[in-house]
Amino acid sequence: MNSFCHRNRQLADRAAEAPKWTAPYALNPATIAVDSGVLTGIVLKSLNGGAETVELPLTVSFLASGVARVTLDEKKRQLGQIELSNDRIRKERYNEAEKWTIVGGLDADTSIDSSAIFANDEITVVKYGPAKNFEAVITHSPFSLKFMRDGEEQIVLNDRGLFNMEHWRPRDSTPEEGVDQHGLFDESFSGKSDTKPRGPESVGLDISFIGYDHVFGIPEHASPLSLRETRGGGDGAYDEPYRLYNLDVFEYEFDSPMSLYGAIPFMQAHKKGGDVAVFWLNGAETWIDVVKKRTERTTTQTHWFSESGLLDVFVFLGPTAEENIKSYSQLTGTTALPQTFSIAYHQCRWNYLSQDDVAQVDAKFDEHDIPYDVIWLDVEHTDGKRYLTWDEANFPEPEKMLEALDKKQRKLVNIVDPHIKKDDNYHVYQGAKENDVIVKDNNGNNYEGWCWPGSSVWVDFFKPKAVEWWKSLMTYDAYKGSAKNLYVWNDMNEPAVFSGPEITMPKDNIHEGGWEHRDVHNINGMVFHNATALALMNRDGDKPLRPFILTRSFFAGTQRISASWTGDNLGNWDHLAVSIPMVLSNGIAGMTFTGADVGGFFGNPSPELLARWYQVGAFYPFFRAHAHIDTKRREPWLAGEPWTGYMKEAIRGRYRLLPTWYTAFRRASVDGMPVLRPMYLAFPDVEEGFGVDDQFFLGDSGILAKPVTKEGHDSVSVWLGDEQPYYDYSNYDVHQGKGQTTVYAPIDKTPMLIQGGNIFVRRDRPRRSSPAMKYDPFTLVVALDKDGNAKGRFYLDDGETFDYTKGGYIERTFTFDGKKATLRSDSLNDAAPGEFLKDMERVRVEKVIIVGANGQQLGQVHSVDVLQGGKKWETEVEYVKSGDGKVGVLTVRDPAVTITEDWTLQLRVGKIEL
Ligand code: NBV
Repeated sequence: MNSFCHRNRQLADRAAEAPKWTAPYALNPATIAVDSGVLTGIVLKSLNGGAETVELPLTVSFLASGVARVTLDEKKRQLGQIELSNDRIRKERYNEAEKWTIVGGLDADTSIDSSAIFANDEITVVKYGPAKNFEAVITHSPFSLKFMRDGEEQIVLNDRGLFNMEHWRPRDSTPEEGVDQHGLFDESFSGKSDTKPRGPESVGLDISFIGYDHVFGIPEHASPLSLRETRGGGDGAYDEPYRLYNLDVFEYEFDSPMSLYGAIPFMQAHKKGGDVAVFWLNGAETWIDVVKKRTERTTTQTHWFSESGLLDVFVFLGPTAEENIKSYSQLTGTTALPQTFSIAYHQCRWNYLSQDDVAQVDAKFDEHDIPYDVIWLDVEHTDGKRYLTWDEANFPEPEKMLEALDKKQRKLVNIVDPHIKKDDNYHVYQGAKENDVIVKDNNGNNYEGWCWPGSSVWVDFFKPKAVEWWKSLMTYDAYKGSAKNLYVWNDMNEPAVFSGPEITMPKDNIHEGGWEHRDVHNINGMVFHNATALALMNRDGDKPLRPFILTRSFFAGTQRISASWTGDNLGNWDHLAVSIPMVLSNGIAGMTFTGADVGGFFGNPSPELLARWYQVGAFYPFFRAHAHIDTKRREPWLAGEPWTGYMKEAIRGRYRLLPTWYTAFRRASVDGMPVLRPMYLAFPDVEEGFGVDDQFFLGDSGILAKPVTKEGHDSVSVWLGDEQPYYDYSNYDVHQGKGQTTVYAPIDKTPMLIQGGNIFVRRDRPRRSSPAMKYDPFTLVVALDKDGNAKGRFYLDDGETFDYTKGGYIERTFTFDGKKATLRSDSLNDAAPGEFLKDMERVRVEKVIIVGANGQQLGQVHSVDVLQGGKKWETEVEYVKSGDGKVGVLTVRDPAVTITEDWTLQLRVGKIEL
């Protein structure tokens, strides 16, 4: 733990131990002003018992969305005589995190006027929010901020008085009382020194969630979804705070608050009856302590501290988690709608060794009738780890390889790492030097470190010029052997530097604008993959396809640009299990397009583990098998039967459900709702579900999955959050009643239930890749609720271009009305039918499966009237029972309705004349 972390934790100890603790910060009431939805003022930090003060400008912006944003900066000041030498005048605190992260939602609520404000000497109160039921209560001295909803306290900032803005001071200043002086001005980490030219500048704050027992978010950690306590406290509490500092961690632990590759400082608090959230916008190393105070209601007390930067906190008062996620997405952006191929199955390994190897693997998939869309090439495909080149001995004709893949409508993804081999004959290194876009060391020279290719440099993608240059490197001309079906994988972008402290870049390295690496560390990976995305778009001129990039490092906002994965996991059962909460946690923090390496990166999984991993992987939003170079080959056919069959079935199951996955991604791209939904989102008022993180719903489809993650198990206990019937996905057996239910899950089966009340869409014909399914007919599964009704949504577009932004898409609701015995399909898209719709006119619904067709009404359907486009025709039905004999399953065969038009199916029941 480094020194700023110690100091902030020590402060917390001192405050807790003091008989009466008063934080030395006060808002000067005379400075408070409110204008157009923004409150400003000056908070004074008093030093040495008030002998000296530091001015901290405060803004509280009340945004039109109902979010409040609190920022505190530090005013520039000089000490002693005006000696304008560098160490006598305070530098700016890093203030550009917003520039890289926030893309909207910042409009202030200008309707806030004097009638919304109450103030006296002690407090200032502002009423705000879309329904004006939120209040911010600012206590002037000591400074604190309380946020209320409907008159009830929700979130308190500086509740425990741990607010700490380490003000600028020269090296020779009088030490602050009680503050450990170690590491203030320099520090070393495993023998690597950090010069800290700006001295201490951390920012810390305690944030209490009043009455909230569960907090979620702040990925990436290999730990449960509901965050654990980190200081003493209950069972399983961690000793250290959750850390956010993007790192290349070797063989990470599966139950730990340690840092991993990505960082999203967004935390949600949930309780029955309401949700709140905070977003701590800071790109520096950040730690978060979590403590739960249990009196008659639990309050979760958190303590956040970052090494540098502004205090910049967004406060969300819901009232629902959905609203908080939506507001967060307005600020940081939603998931980019992916190309369809990228949500299909990816085959990766470090490494496919040659283009013959690629051709053979590709052929094997076809031989075994296993669908796949993308094959990946890791670092060995390059000429000596010089990215954007090829190892000519093993990949002599990359164009031909890409062409062969394209014939089968498949893609290739190549790795492009950020370390650039220091080699004067390497065009990328030459360009980086000539354009002067290399990250500098603390002396202003090009920083050099050690990585895969040996001595390397790193491009400073915070420089606009670097991005322009990067774009020029990926045109089809410049990137020899590349083609339209080639996409990019950005690995090692934390950045990983083998010779650096904690295997990353020294914190005193210098980036664009003179900012230190410490200020931007967690944002660094994002600016790299952002440049790659722009480069991929650029290569197709004014007709770009949606870019696909996989990034290992991420920050708030990455979702707008890239998919990510959970890095170098281990091929064991624990890592399989923890991958589920990890993916859920990423998802609720905006980063929903994620997955873990199927099979585990390190080690050789048993056939059983591998088969189960495919079943879990088929539920990762990003579904890719990958393995370390030292592992045995493990492509699905190598295990042999019966194992190959299990893996094949898992992959095929994913392909069948691609329309439903795509619909879920569409929603994520519109309002940020994660593709996989944990139970607290699905059943916000059912307390037993809040800590459940090993099962999830797939979007709004009603499909509830709880894959097996334990060796030798052939059943799972699934938790049901309501009284609806839940139908087994494979044989429609019914489970009903809140609480646990046992679902039988032999090795060939993924436990999946369909919640009554939902309709989802499948494509049931096995094909070799997702584009080959483009004109395949659809199957609708209609799972009736206890009242005999169901509804669903469906979204489809061309799956690759941006035409959907101009109305080129199909979006429909399906509604089954039990009383009327009708199923309707209604369009939600008013745009004039364009090319895409014309292209899809021939695509029909080939089957409607109505599950739960029981009783007098639906148990006696003998035929169906179909109404579409003013015409009417009749079609046949087939009626069977579920495996347990309790559920009627009615299949409407080939109703011959299209996917592009509105239609109604009228079930003809018994003798009723319709
Ligand atoms: O490029 C090699 C690997 C890659 O396969 C893996 O997925 C990354 O997470 N990469 C890390 C470099 C180092 C691995 C020890």
